[in-house]
Amino acid sequence: MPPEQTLFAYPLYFLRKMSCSLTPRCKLYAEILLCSLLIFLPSIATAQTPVNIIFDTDIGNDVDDALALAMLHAFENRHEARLLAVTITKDNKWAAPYVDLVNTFYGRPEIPIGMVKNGKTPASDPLIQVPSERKNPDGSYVYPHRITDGTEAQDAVTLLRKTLAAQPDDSVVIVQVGFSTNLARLLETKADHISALDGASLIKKKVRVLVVMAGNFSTGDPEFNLQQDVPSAQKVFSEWPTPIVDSGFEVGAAMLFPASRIEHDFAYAKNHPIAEAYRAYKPMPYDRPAWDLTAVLYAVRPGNDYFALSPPGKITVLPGGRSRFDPSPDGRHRYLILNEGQKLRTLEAMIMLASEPPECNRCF
Ligand SMILES: [Ca+2]
Repeated sequence: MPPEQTLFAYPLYFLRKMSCSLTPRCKLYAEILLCSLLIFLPSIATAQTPVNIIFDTDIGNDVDDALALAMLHAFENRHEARLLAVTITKDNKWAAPYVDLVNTFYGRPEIPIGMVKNGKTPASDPLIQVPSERKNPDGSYVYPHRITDGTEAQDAVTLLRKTLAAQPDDSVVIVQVGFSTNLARLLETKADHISALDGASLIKKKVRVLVVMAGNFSTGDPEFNLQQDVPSAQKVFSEWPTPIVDSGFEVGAAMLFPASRIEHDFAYAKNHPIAEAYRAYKPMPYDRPAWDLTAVLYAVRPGNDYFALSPPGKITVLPGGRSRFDPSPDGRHRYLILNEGQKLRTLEAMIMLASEPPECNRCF
């Protein structure tokens, strides 16, 4: 039974019973109250149910992951999402400290962080290293964080299993904005002390949808996230047991995050870990495509007409990191389509969310 049905069952039953024994005028008022409940309570119930998100990221290869993580904190401020865990596919020591300091900046240092073992793209990048290392004259970190090296973080696949096992069935949305290393390994896991289910069965039971930023559905050209770990991407797209919605390269490439908004909209904090990462990634000013932000926006607000959807079908990952989509009525895969008329509103929503200040006054 849907939760709202349980929520309304008793008041509705009571009102119906009560209205039978009332005068006609009171009965009219009771019916009006009943109608109001039926109209308004479902929207209240929906608004109070945040989307359970696991964010799987290659943070440190490009700056859009950082902006996407900031968006998730804004969604959590608004009670639209709950960030259950962040798992990392970039095998570099600064990736986990940077996620930790961003979560701490937004007032949520407790969010668990999982790190890939023997993963891809080990090279460091100033976007994650500079904010992680920067200290005040007294030796304290400018951006406080507890994880100072990725090796201190727990194993990503174990964290994925623990997180899924603890959630209600069919309630989790995984957002994968890097490579498929962690999720392919999750698919391969066996039953263990965390869950009696193997990886595929656990995913099928807990994950409502996987939202991915990968591939190219405009040209089919090789795409970075697929290229880095082709076998894992092939495994995920061929074996994932629940629906996949994919934001291709062309969607984010059509919307550029303006450097001017980095300078202006994040100025509420003298030291801001997102703006600092953006400045450290490339010489300013530059406008970077909003790739990973699109996946987060769709994952939390799928029904807001920010994007259109392809027909159902099957996404196949080809050698070299190319991708192909074959429509089929019973397919579990779709990709996002951005219409010209949606661009301005969709980009503005992502900018506003990414730059939304932390909700607490203890954060900075
Ligand atoms: Ca990414």
